[in-house]
Amino acid sequence: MNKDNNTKINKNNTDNPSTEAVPETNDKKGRICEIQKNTFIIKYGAEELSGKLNGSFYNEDKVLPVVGDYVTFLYNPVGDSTITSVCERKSLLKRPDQSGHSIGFVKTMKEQVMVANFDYVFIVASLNDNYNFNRIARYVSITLEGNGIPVVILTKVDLCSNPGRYVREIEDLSDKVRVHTISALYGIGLDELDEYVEPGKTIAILGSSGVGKSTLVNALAGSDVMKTSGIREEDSKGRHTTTNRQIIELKNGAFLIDTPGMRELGMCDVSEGIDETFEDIAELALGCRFSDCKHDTEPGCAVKRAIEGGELSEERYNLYLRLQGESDHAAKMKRIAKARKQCKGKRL
Ligand SMILES: Nc1nc2c(ncn2[C@@H]2O[C@H](COP(=O)(O)OP(=O)(O)OP(=O)(O)O)[C@@H](O)[C@H]2O)c(=O)[nH]1
Ligand SMILES: [Mg+2]
Repeated sequence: MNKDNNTKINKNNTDNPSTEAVPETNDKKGRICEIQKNTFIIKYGAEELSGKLNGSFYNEDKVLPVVGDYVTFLYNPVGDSTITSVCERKSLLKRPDQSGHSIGFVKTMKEQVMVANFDYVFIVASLNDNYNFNRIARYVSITLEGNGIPVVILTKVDLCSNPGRYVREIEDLSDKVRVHTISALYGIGLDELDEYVEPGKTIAILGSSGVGKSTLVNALAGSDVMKTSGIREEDSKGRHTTTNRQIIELKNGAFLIDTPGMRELGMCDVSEGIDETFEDIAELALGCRFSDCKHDTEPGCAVKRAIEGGELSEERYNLYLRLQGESDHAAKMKRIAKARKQCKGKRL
């Protein structure tokens, strides 16, 4: 089976996929709302059906469905339905798949798609020890690369005396990012999210364990649809309560995708998303004398000039370089993986 999910998206496909024409077969069209081992839960109207992949997924190099995907399937009223294909994605979030190896032993890079077909990504961080600006910058770049709109949600504002400092820091990261401070526990700031939680819209919710993703889902749903549990007192870390990605449909017809807390967020090749996040640096680079300027010792470097003139902070530039470096490395590993696969195919 192809574990390397197709990570391409159709950036022009902004229509609501549920209104797309159904293929000219007897196949029906539904949406994957949860995956439990090899069973795919398909949302089909008001029903939730269990589905399995048909043989072609195992024999051919086909894209595997992830939560949020629209799929075609053969309906079985008495047992598992059969999934026949995955529809084109309008957005996706990807991360490196190390297939059980630790980073030092990874020789090639596979990409894993986490969720697909969302409009917004709520990047959730809590205003306690969990807050980490670099991590938020990564999430934003990955979201922009995947054709989503990043919205940073700073939770647990009830525990923070100076939220403004964090809000300003994120606002300065990129013009593409919106930021809100909330307390899902005490109902603070939730009405600011109404503009995203609209009928037909899908919101993927990401962040570390214990930041309050499921508590936010419950607050928006108006009932306890997701289990939550307290963080560890000694280090404020979460307990990995949510273990599966899952779509929750709200009464108004909006969809939330709750996800398990992530331990670390590795980078795939997301160079375009990084350039979108750090648009000012990408624009400055256009003014360099040499088009392949590395902003190092080259004469006529517009980026160096901006740093010297105080227009661009060295800290911001270093973060940009670090993320681009990781992305370049991932791209290289991906090329090696592809070349190896092609060689393998030829060895008969
Ligand atoms: N003080 C305060 N606590 C909150 C808030 N939101 C969530 N919590 C608490 O934080 C803890 C973790 O919340 P969860 O919603 O389970 O966190 P999660 O992000 O879903 O965690 P995982 O499922 O492990 O990824 C719970 O004890 C919540 O009650 C908030 O706004 N303020
Ligand atoms: Mg949770």
